[in-house]
Amino acid sequence: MLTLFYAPGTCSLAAHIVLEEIGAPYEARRLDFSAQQQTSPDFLSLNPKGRVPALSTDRGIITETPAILAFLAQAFPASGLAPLDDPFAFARLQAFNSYLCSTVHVAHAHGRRGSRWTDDGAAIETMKQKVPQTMAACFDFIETTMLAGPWVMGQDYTVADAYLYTMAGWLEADGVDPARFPGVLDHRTRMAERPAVKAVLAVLKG
Ligand SMILES: N[C@@H](CCC(=O)N[C@@H](CS)C(=O)NCC(=O)O)C(=O)O
Repeated sequence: MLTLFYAPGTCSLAAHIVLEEIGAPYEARRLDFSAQQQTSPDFLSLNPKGRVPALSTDRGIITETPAILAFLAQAFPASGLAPLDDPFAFARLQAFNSYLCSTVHVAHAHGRRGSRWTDDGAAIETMKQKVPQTMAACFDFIETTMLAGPWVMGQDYTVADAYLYTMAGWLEADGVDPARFPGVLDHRTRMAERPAVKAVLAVLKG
């Protein structure tokens, strides 16, 4: 049995959507960030990073969104959520997911979690002010260079689509008008129509 530890409004949405797309049984356990449950002793004993997503499997915990997404695609090959028999295409998929994880997510985090990088209040404020510019630059790159269309990898829907949808959902709050990126906006609209996405959003609202 798989258990996903998640919190609303976070990057755990990507893994949550993929679990729903796969259709295998899983449990979703919500953490309340306003109560700092991610740093509770109970959760830290499972995931010492104190972050979501964390996926509990019968062999132990997996963290880091690209690793979780690759694991799910490989553990459930019949779902067809990654080009598993094509090393080059799989590497391209991993490159996209790594870009979201190590560049886009980090740009976003500078607006909310500046204290990870500095204790200087003025520097934290400066980092916040930079977020609309850095997030727009990232999405400009995705729009013009990485998003093949209609899905991230082209004709085939993959785990990368759930991840892009998650990060594209942060644009407005990060001070970026998504209308600047018609391909990303169209992707977001088509993702929102998928039954798996609707099902997860209903759980998050509840
Ligand atoms: N690189 C990790 C990032 C995980 C991460 O930073 N998650 C955030 C939510 S988007 C979190 O749990 N933050 C809690 C905290 O900073 O206390 C991944 O891609 O899974």
